[in-house]
Amino acid sequence: MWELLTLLMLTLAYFFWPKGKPTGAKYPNSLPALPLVGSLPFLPRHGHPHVNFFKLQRKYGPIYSLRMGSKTTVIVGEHQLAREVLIKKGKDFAGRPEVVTLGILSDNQKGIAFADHGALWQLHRKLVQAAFALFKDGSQRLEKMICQEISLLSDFLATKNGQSVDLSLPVFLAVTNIICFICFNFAYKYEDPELKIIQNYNNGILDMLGKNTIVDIFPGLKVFPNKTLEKLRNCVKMRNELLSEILGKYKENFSSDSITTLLDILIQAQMNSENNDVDPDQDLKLLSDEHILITIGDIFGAGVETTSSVVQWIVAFLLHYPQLKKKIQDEIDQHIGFSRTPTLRDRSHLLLLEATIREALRIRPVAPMLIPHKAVVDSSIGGYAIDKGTNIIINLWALHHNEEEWDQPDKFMPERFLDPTGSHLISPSLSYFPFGAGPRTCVGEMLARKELFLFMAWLLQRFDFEVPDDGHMPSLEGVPNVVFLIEHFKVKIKVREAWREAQAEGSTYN
Ligand code: STR
Repeated sequence: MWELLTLLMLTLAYFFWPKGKPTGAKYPNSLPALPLVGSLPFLPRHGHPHVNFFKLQRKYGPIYSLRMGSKTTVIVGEHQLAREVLIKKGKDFAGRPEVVTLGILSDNQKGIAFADHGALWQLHRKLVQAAFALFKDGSQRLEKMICQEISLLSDFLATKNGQSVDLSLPVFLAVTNIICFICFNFAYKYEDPELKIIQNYNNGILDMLGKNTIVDIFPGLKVFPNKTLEKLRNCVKMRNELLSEILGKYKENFSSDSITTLLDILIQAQMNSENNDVDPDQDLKLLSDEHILITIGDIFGAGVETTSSVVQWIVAFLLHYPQLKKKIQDEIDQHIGFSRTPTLRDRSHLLLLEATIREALRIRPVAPMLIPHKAVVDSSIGGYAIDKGTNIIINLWALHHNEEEWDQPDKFMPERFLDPTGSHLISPSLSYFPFGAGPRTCVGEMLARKELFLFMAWLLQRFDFEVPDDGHMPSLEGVPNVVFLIEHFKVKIKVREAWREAQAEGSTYN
């Protein structure tokens, strides 16, 4: 019996012990690792992973590796090395690891965010980019639509004058409608029950992904009953049902004469591939209804969860820095006044607001470790060998909090993005990638920047945000998830006196 057990242990150890490195190649420093469990016992159990990984840099340097189950993961925490991974050797590292939870969400790596490097990802990314290009036609179609949604949001908030509200739902409604417009040229009424469904499954998906379930490290465990996976599957099912109903209806009315949305672009590509005799199922295999659904789902999830989170982070920081809020409002009053609402053309004048948005994306990045990358070929980073299949995490948090790059990195200081006279924006450091970079860079960056600017400019023109009467300040700690969320908080909404007076005056002239 004992012999058998020993033999079994030895065999397991042989297969799971970190493999000896080929001679000559220099690999990154490695955390200790045990058979089977890898480096898991050596990782801090508390605190935010991005902060813990940043601290480990003191001991192991700006690039080090660890083992999760049987997989090697390399953590990169310095901007030159990050630039090499994302840009210089972007193609080598454009893969995505296969993860159980994300596999459920992406129906086995369909879509664009979590799809591995390859023809599928390339095609869908190209189509999404083509869809964003539709809105660059000079007609300001997108800008008008964003402003219309923000106008509805503002009117809603005005009804809450003097009250303390949680902004998450109203902001969620506005950003959902903006992404609906891009995908389907359609907007929900605020009272539409479908919005509640979307919010529910979105929150469910985020909650379950945030649980850091152990099956993502030991995929073999997925055969056992697992509450988290079950709930995730349920939420994904709800999402897929809702989206496939929308897609079905949309297809009935599709006309190739008027291509104005992301879904038009995807359906058109699907039809073209169906009619293509030369290469009948090349693209068709990659453009089934299931593929289209996951791509739309990615754009939906990314478009909603990121922007609404950042808007809330900015409001929270402004509650902590009321002087800054006042200065941004002065800037708005001076350049825009109250006779009209802000437009994107004001971006070149509202520099302190732009700087504040940039600083928020630095100090609380939407994805503090981006989305994990994977080496698709044998390659190297900073002269260290990286084997094909190795997972790479860019610790953006480390880049954005590096003391050699940023003066007092833990302080919220939008001025750092302005020259000393405050008359133009500057890039104070290269250690800054709020949207990633290279082949996997965020496809929605332009949309996000437009939305953030317009949301904040409109809201600050009309409202004062104040700490609620109970004195509860928002926590700036954050909840790390696929998105670095902020804990729910309330803000007291007050229609600005100056805005009210201007409206009254305006109406007497009319
Ligand atoms: C949010 C919840 C949801 O319903 C669907 C998705 C899929 C796309 C995800 C999104 C998520 C969270 C934010 C992501 C986005 C793809 C790109 C974006 C991870 C899980 C970021 O990189 C921040």
